[in-house]
Amino acid sequence: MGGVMGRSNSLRRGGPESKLEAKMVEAMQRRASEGTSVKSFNSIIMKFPKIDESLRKCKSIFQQFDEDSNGAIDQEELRHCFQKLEISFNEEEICDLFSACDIDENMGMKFNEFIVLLCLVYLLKEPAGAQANSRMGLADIEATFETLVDAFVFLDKNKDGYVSKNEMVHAINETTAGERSSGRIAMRRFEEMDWDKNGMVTFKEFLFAFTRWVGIDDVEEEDEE
Ligand SMILES: [Ca+2]
Ligand SMILES: [Ca+2]
Ligand SMILES: [Ca+2]
Repeated sequence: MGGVMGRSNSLRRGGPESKLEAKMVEAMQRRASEGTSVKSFNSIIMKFPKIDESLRKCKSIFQQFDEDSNGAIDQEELRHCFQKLEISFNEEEICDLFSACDIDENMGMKFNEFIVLLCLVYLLKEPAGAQANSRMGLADIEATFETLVDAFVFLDKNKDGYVSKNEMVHAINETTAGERSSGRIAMRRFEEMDWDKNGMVTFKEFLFAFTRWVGIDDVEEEDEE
């Protein structure tokens, strides 16, 4: 565990990464104003198996867009993917998203990177209209993305678009009051998420941590059932 963590230190402050981050924070704050249906940290944990199952189903979407089947979606394939899903991001936005999610910097989206990318798209994309219940035409996975956004909104108590260490401790302690170990668990969970160790977890960091917790970051070798 932890193999990929150190590499995010290469984040460029003030570069495209932080521009995208600003957009994510803004979108998250907008979403947070609608509230969250999550009542406790445990209820998030309880949803792990269902989220896991749903994200794994995403594998066929990934394979569909990995046109040359080399196990990664490159920028050209991603453009095709966005066209197909009618995601109208401009070239700069696509590049920013791509480099933000290409955490192993091999110029391709592996499965877990692709899932994080899609979830960020989900967050950034305004609903097409009140009547539209799907933003990307992927109703099943979008429900899961909504669950993840909802979980983040729950953790982000002060609604600034970041989860701080205190917020993480608070979220875990309010469900498992009195257990001394829960504080330590909260710390460990937090440190797993906070790659660049700046005391704040972005939604992107949260998502990557999530793909590790449910084990889809090492899904490559696995045979489909
Ligand atoms: Ca490919
Ligand atoms: Ca990559
Ligand atoms: Ca916060």
